[in-house]
Amino acid sequence: MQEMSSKEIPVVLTEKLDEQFFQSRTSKRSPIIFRGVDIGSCRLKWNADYLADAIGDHEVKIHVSSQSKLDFVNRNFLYKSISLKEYIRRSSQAPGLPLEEFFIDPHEKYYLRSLGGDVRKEVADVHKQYPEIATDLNLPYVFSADRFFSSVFRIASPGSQLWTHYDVMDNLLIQILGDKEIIMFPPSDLPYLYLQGDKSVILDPDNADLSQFPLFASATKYKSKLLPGDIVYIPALWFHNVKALNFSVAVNMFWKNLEPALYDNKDVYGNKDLVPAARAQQGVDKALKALDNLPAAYKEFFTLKLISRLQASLSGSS
Ligand SMILES: O=C(O)CCC(=O)C(=O)O
Repeated sequence: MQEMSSKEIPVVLTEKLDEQFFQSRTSKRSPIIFRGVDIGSCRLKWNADYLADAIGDHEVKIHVSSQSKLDFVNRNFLYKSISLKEYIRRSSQAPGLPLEEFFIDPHEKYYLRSLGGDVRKEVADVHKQYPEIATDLNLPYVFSADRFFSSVFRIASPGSQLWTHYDVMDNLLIQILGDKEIIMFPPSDLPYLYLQGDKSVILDPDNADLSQFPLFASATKYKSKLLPGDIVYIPALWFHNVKALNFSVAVNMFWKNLEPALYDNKDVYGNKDLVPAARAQQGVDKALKALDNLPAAYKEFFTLKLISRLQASLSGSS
């Protein structure tokens, strides 16, 4: 059987991460880990007790699952509202011990992705929403201020793993407390990842069932361990999957690396396809619907014709 190709994400040691340095290291738009950057006092201050005291009164909406691998496609989790104090208390508990208070299972897993004030209309912005701790964290602004999109808290219980997905904006993921495993795949691996929307149905990229997902063997996996203080650049369209190895606190920052008009202005997550791409998808849906009116053999023939048209456009020959 074909051995899957595996690489490490390159690490660059630097104390200062400004736009110029960032541009000099990312011209190929591939992932990179910046290690040693001065991200502020959060590196020393942030732990479960400090965060619970400082921002514990905020109410948050969390993912709760009896399984460690969260599955967005089959929804193996519930959304629950809880105070940050209680969330931090539960998710920072040592792994293996049953929780005294729980929603569904004494060994349930937790994942928080912070949201905007009005969750449907506003993007998450850590500095705005959590002013109590804003001065602890220096976000590395490696882009011009008008391109900033959002900054998002990611707080996870040990072992919880977030589905493989892509986003449409460039992203710096800043690991602040705890260790995390990150697996990434380049955009060109899209045909091997069995996508539904922006998410892969393969929940465990380390142990995928190749009899069910044979094309996955052709993917190239980039895998690394993030340590506290690490900042990983996740370029738009690069697939990523993360697993918290212990109680994990991170903040990530999205920005519009392309012309702002190309992004869907109703997108509050940074993951809706770009406006021209969404339009193209609608065109394909319409084309397929039109072919439904034909007898099966004709439908198949004209679908193949469409595929070869698309294939030719991909290889630049149309
Ligand atoms: O680190 C995490 O918890 C998730 C990161 C992620 O999915 C992102 O930054 O887009």
